[in-house]
Amino acid sequence: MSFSQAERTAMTRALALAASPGVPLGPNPRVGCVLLDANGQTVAEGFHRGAGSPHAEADALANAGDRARGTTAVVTLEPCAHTGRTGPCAVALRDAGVRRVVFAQGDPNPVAAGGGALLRGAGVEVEQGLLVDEARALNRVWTFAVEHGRPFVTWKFATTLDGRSAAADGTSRWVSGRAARLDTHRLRALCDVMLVGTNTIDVDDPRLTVRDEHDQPLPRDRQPLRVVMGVRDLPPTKRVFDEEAETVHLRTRDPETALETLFSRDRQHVFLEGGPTLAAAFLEAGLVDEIVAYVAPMLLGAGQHAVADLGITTIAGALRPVVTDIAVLDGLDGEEPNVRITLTPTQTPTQTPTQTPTQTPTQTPTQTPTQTPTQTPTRGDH
Ligand code: AOF
Ligand code: ZN
Repeated sequence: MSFSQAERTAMTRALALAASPGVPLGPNPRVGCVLLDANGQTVAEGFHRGAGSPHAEADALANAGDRARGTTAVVTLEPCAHTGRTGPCAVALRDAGVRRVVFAQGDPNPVAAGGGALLRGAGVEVEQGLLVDEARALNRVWTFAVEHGRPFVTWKFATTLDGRSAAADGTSRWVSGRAARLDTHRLRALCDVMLVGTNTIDVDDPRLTVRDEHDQPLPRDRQPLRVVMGVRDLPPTKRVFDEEAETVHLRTRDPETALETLFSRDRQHVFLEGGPTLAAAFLEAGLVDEIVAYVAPMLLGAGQHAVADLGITTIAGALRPVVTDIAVLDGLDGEEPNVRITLTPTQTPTQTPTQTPTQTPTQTPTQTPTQTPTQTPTRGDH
């Protein structure tokens, strides 16, 4: 692998273009492209603006016109070789007379991959891997979903100091402070699915929408899909069935089945918000990829646990997610601060080797310890 300084600079610029504000988070990856002349000067730039719009390379080629001939294309993702919503970028680059192509991340999508080989076959110089970690991090969730064939799952919960998410009478609304609730809406907006169990709908009647600081919902077309999981019927009067966002009731208790259905609907990032039974089911199935816990300085001594029984009876069997971030959220309106802890799970009691997710460079490299014999198998009552 050898790259010029101009190519490095161009790749950094292409990553910034890919991350342009306003580009939707999915279902397509964010991609940027810079065309350089023989002196390393920029001829044209482009980026992908979401599914259905021109790919980054096509955008840059359109901006370059005839000046594309003889250039080096610096792209954050391997140029595609497929005709999907638009035509194959590898063919467009070849036909435009591009001399050399430098890309960061190979395309993990089997449908679109192969552009590098196609270009090499056409006599174009191809190099890959420049700033690949940055490129994967830019599309962390998309990369995960395509590589694993299922959505990335973030489990979020709010808890008191003693691990309670609701008081004994079921009231849970104000466990975390306003700062933490605002932060939650910021994270919800990064996902394309809000997932809860039927019991949470019955008990809490949440809206499950993304709302601004005035508690107003974002426009319907920017709301994640609201998904309720579980077999019991729900009254249509529940707020989750209002017009603020689309809602789907998946009549299954099986996390894997639910994720399969959501992936087939082009969904890539599930925000799991409860309750404890559903969280336990996902943890037991090894299907939680990120944990976000808001800890409030409050004691209840009784009430609902943040997560249901995981069948762990001894300390050696504890799940030990790795901490990736800790933030103190200053209290608003005179409230006490809350602490947000972000973690990556590393093991589950029931995980089998085939279920072990491959680590991406953006995740903590700690790997799954072997299962201890004292752990009890899956509970069946979720
Ligand atoms: C590129 N350049 O800018 C993007 C690529 O839905 P389609 O037909 O647009 O295809 C989307 C797939 O194409 C996507 O999953 C990924 O593999 C690739 N995206 N490829 O060469 C781009 N956005
Ligand atoms: Zn393409």
